[in-house]
Amino acid sequence: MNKLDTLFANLWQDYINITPSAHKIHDLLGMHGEIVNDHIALRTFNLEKVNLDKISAHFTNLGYEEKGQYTFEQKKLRAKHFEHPEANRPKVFISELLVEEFSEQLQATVKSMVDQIDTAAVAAEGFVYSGVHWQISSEQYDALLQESEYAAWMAAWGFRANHFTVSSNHLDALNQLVDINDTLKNAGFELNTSGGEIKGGEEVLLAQSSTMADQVAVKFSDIERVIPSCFYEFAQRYPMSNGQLYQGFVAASADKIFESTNARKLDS
Ligand code: OOG
Ligand code: NI
Repeated sequence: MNKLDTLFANLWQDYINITPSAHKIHDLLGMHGEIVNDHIALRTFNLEKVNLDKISAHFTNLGYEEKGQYTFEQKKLRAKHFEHPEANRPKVFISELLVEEFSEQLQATVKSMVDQIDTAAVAAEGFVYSGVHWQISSEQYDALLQESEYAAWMAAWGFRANHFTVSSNHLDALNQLVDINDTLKNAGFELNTSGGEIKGGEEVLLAQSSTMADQVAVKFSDIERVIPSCFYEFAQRYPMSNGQLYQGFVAASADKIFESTNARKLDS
């Protein structure tokens, strides 16, 4: 395997370890055609040591190129997406939390987490699926959750792919997003309904849906608790006027996809 194949194999293995539903869905949809990943996504903080550029370097070093930029004012995030010149390489969507726009308390918690990372680790191979590098209590997690679901998710899960995305365009027998959604719902999987089951559509050249994140036990410094881990996404791309499939993202849809790792409104 070349370096990129190895990197994505490791990201996938880490992801399915904490996202058992993704493994099941991969097998289920795999019966309808070849599973090609449209993209993966990673999260980070905009603090110098681990900012978006530090994460993206792991991909640009292997040939990825920066393509699009996105801002999420309400969630206080910025993001970029990267593409590889080779066909069928997954795109990479990386976002960073604008830490300075939050309370002193959140800033202090995040800074103390990032301070615990060994500086040399950030550029080392495997950092992008290395998880957490810090101790955090369940109380700190709850305090972060009050201000930012994203900050709390990062505190609990750290550096890793928070989702993989199946390209519906490559699933011969199931190439319409609505049919994928029906297949998943019939099999008992819960979809993210924020902004509707399907976000976007042909008018923005990209339709997206996703599961709600799995619920997985995490050991905080004080107690163990079951919280949302990662989710699976499904994307259908439409051709532009030149006949090529649109390759970008849609900020209004992405804003809702982020919420796939939110706590459920009702306990189930
Ligand atoms: C990224 C959410 C955005 C998309 O495809 O629009 C996204 C995240 O949850 O970290 O993946
Ligand atoms: Ni996505």
